[in-house]
Amino acid sequence: MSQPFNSSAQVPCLRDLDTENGEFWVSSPWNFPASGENLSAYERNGVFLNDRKGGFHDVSFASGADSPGDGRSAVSGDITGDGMPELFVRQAGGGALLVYRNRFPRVHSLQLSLRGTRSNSLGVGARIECRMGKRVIRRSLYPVVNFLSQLPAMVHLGLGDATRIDHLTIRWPSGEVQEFRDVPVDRHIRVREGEADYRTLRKHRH
Ligand SMILES: [Ca+2]
Repeated sequence: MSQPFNSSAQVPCLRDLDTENGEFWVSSPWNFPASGENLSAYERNGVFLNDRKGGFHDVSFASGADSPGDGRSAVSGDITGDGMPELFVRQAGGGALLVYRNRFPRVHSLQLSLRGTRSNSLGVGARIECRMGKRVIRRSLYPVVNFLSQLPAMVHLGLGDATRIDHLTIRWPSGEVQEFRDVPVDRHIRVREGEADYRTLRKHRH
C-alpha cells in the first residue's frame, strides 16, 4: 500500500473471497490484531534444543511453547532471578505477549554487564570468551536481538555443570583486553573497563 504509516487507510479487496477455503481480507494492516485473523495460518511456533553435537531436537510440543499465534519476535531473559532465562514471544494474533517460565533442569550460569570508560558506556560490541577446561564459549554483547524487541545490555552465559570459570576474557571495542581467572558462577557481575576487579551485583536465587 502506498501510505503504510496512515493507520486509517483502507484498501478494498481486489476480488471475491473464497471464504469456504479460509480466504480473508483485512483492509488495513493495522487492523490484523483486532480482526482476529492470523497471517501465519495458525502454524505453530517451533522450539529447538541444541544438542551441543551440531544438531537440534524439536521440542516444540514438549516445551509447551508451540503457540498457534501469529508470532513476530522472540527474546529470552531471566526475570525470576534464578539464572534460567524465560522466553518472551510477541504476537500479532493469538495473545499479544506470551511469557514462558523456564522449567528446564537448572544449570550453572553467569550474567555479565559491562561499563565502558574508553569504549561506549554499556560495552556494546565487546567480545567475551569464557574457558572452562577444554570448553570455550564465545559471545558478543549486542542488546538488540530481534524484531522490535530488546534485552538488557548484558551477556547471559549458560555454563552447564561448570562451577567455576577458568578464564574470562573481555575484548572491549577500544581494543583493551581484560582477563579474570577462577571466576565463580551463578551470579550477575559487572566489569568496568580497565579496573582490576569485577563487582558482584547479585547472586542467583536457589
Ligand atoms: Ca528464570
